[in-house]
Amino acid sequence: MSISASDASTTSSRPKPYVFEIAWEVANKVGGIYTVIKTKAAITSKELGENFCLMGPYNTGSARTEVEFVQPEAGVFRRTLDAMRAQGAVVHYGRWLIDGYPKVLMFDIAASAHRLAEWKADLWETTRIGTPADDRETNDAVLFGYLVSWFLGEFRNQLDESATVLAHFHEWLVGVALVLLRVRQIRVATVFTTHATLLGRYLCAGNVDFYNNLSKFDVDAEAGQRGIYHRYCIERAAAHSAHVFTTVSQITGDEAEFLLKRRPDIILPNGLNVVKFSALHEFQNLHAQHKEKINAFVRGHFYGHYDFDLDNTLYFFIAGRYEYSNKGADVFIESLARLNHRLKAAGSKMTVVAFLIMPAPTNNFNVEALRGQAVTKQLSDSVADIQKAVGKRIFEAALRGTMPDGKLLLSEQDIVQLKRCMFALQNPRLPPVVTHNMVDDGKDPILNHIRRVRLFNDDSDRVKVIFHPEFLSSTNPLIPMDYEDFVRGCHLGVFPSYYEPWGYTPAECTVLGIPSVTSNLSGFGSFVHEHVEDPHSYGLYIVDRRFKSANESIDQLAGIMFDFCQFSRRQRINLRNRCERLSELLDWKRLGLYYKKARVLALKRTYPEVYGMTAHHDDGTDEEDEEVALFKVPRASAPASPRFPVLHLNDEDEDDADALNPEAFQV
Ligand code: U2F
Ligand code: UDP
Ligand code: G6P
Repeated sequence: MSISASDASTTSSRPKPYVFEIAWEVANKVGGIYTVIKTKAAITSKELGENFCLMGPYNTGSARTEVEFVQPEAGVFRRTLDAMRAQGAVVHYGRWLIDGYPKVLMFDIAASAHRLAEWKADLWETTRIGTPADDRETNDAVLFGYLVSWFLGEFRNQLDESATVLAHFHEWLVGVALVLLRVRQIRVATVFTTHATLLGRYLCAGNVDFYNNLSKFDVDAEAGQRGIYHRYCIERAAAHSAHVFTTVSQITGDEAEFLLKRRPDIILPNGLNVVKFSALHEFQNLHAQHKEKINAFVRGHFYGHYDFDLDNTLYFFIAGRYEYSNKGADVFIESLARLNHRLKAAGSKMTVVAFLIMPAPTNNFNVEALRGQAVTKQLSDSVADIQKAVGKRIFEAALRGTMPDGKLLLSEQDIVQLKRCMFALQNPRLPPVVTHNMVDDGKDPILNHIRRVRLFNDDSDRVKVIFHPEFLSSTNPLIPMDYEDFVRGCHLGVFPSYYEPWGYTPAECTVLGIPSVTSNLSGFGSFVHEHVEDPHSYGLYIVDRRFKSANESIDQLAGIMFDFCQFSRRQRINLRNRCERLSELLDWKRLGLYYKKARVLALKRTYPEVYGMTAHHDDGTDEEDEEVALFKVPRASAPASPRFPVLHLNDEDEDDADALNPEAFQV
């Protein structure tokens, strides 16, 4: 599609809109929305320049390290802030220290807490949304909403009539401002994106047959029974008030249609900021380097039971917020038990170490886990000392022209030291399945499930499990690695979610060139299914949790993992190469165009006098009808061939003849 010359001039004569993007997770990491905002900032800043600004609540902890606070230069931002500050509002302005270096406004909620009662009363008067006294999160949402709508109203007033302003809101927590803008008839174009619906999340976590009953839920009653009616009202009001309503995936779009009673105008799939290495083998080297760090941890953790070969060991993992059934931790553990059985029955030489990384309340690391690392370190230090002493002896002997006597190389003292270390390495207890002291050990769903299937890290088990109930960081004394490095060092990410509007974790694996499992109930899984022919050939496995029983899904996952264990190292390397090739599909450079489309539609609906004259294309369609050029990626079964001209995902194809055998990859 091309824009005709005359219309193109219409487009360029339009003023560039001021665009605000508002989310609770701006410079404040909670979950996946932070990833959306942070990774997208670079392309949006590039597109909108100084007219783009992010807004979030002022959170002293993270803001201090992530944001560079400054005073705005003279102009509309300065005038607006001066007007608000004169009336007591505390708003910080600065630049978020991330790619794109975007402007940020951070609203201090606590500083306006004295106005809570007044604003809650006003919200009731103007919208009939009542909010209870004791819901802290909702109170914060109200304070933030009034501050943001105050800012946007003032900002609009400071501009002349011809200027256009758009505000893009993410999630119900920032929805109050959107509703207020419409109630007060402030001329700001609005977009609302839900990344999950409140009711969907609650219903799924409660073991409801969600997808088969979507159309049947009595939404008000369900929200009321769960004590979230007021939150639900804010979410629903924001969805209906927005000029353009969007969700992150088709599956959440269907959910929104039934639970929020509005069909999204556009779907905005989540992307990533893809950093390409100039040489393909670079990310493979990183895998080997980071795997070595995981190896070091595993040697310590399994001390006294370290009877497996790390060259024949695979690292699988699940990670994310601790939503036991929504994130599919239940299905993962059950499948691991079946995998353990199958590997044993097949007499496999492979060992699988499965990590579960989901934060839960703990009283720090447990002694047993720390002890393993300590005694292994002691051995490694002693060996280093002995190595040095032996080297010195060899050197001395050689200098005198004699061959060193093999028997005398290890002194008696060395032998004693070595034996002491080896005795300390004896461990009559099995390696711990959890690295921390859990606050609620007896009731913890993951631990109880591990107990039920008896995956206790026995020597005979081919599948070992390690539950690490804390997110990873390089300052961690057990696994001193950032999450991204940990992912690189693993072999397979397993995310068989039941409720997952998008699911960044498998997408991140893909971009890092690590194969992963997702489900057809996750937004990402459905996206891949739609855009990639035979995702399995790229190391992206999709478990069917939509049309199969739980038992069948578990079997399918166990099968995928079992087949993965049959791959040779060469095949795994090849699979990682293929996987990494898909990253282009997930790049914001491509997916950011959907955001642009949503903005154009909202601007057109708000400012028809400016955007009504939308540049139209030769075929008569409008700008927002422009399709994002997404192609269907053919199956990875052959080297780039003229049959698949669209396969220019990568300019080099490193598949080797052996690993190209399609049969080798059939799972
Ligand atoms: C989605 O993940 P999120 O990072 O948005 O998930 P959260 O921020 O943890 O929760 C979403 C909202 O649901 C509320 C919570 C948030 O406002 O207050 N909530 C709740 O009220 N009670 C609960 O028990 C749990 C949550 C999504 F899930 C991912 O699939 C996407 O990848 C991500 C990015 O689009 O958005
Ligand atoms: N994550 C992390 N540290 C960890 C495990 C996960 O930072 O130890 C991040 C991960 O990179 C991802 C986010 O947590 O960006 C989880 O996002 P996802 O979309 O999978 O789930 P959500 O939390 O949004 O439901
Ligand atoms: C990368 C490295 C190789 C290494 C391999 C291990 O590809 O470049 O040198 O042998 O990783 O792969 P594996 O799947 O066995 O961890």
